[in-house]
Amino acid sequence: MFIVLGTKSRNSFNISQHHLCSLFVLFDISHTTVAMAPIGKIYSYPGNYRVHIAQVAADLNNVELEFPSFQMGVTNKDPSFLSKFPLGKVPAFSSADDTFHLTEGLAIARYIASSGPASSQLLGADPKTSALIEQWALFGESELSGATIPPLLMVLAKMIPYDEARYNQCAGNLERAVKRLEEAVKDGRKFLVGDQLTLADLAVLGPMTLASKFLFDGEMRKQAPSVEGYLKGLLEVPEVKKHFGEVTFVEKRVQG
Ligand SMILES: N[C@@H](CCC(=O)N[C@@H](CS)C(=O)NCC(=O)O)C(=O)O
Repeated sequence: MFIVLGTKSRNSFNISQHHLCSLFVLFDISHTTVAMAPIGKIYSYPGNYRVHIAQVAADLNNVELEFPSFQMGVTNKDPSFLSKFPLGKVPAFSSADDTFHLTEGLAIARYIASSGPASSQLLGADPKTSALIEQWALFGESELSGATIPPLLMVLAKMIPYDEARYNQCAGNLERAVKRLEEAVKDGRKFLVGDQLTLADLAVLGPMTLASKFLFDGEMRKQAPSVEGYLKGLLEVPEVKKHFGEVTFVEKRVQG
């Protein structure tokens, strides 16, 4: 089956009526995945879970993202970067035409999730479903990332000095949040909201993949036996597996 798709521009197919001089492309869609023009660029270091969330949303929406070369501490300190992203933090998103700039991983993921046919799956098709998805997305950011990142900076990245009291407080907060998660998935639920993958699951999975490396240990998993299965189930979803890859679950937590 053949279809006239649009104009070919710089290795991607750009459906635009403005490139009158460009060649129309005869595209065989019977055995080819149609590549869309990139929606924009994400600046980040590799392995950033906030980026993986956006990448899964992009794949489900069949939108393409570009990843410019990025060097932490260099690219994000450059005046041209700071003029678009004044905080100098990543991930940072720039639209294909460079007129729209966005920071905060969840806002980027939400924008990409809303940019294609999987929008209502990922973000909810009615106000109550959307609100529940939002609840879990914020839970992922505040309760899970908030409890995981400070100890990670202490014991894995070694970017801040080890502070036992703060470490223990974060570990306690994570334990409490994991119990809440256990409550939600203990009947063997595969997804947090409805019966399909949503942004809620991705926003919870992201920080939990970090916690699993060093803090969400065997002891904590014993008290929340369904959570590990829930996370592993998400990691079997092809688009999730592609971007999050293999996740290790530590037996004994790493301390300073
Ligand atoms: N709230 C932001 C946090 C972003 C963030 O803290 N990024 C770190 C890397 S994980 C960063 O860019 N740090 C550079 C800096 O602080 O200069 C989000 O959710 O995207």
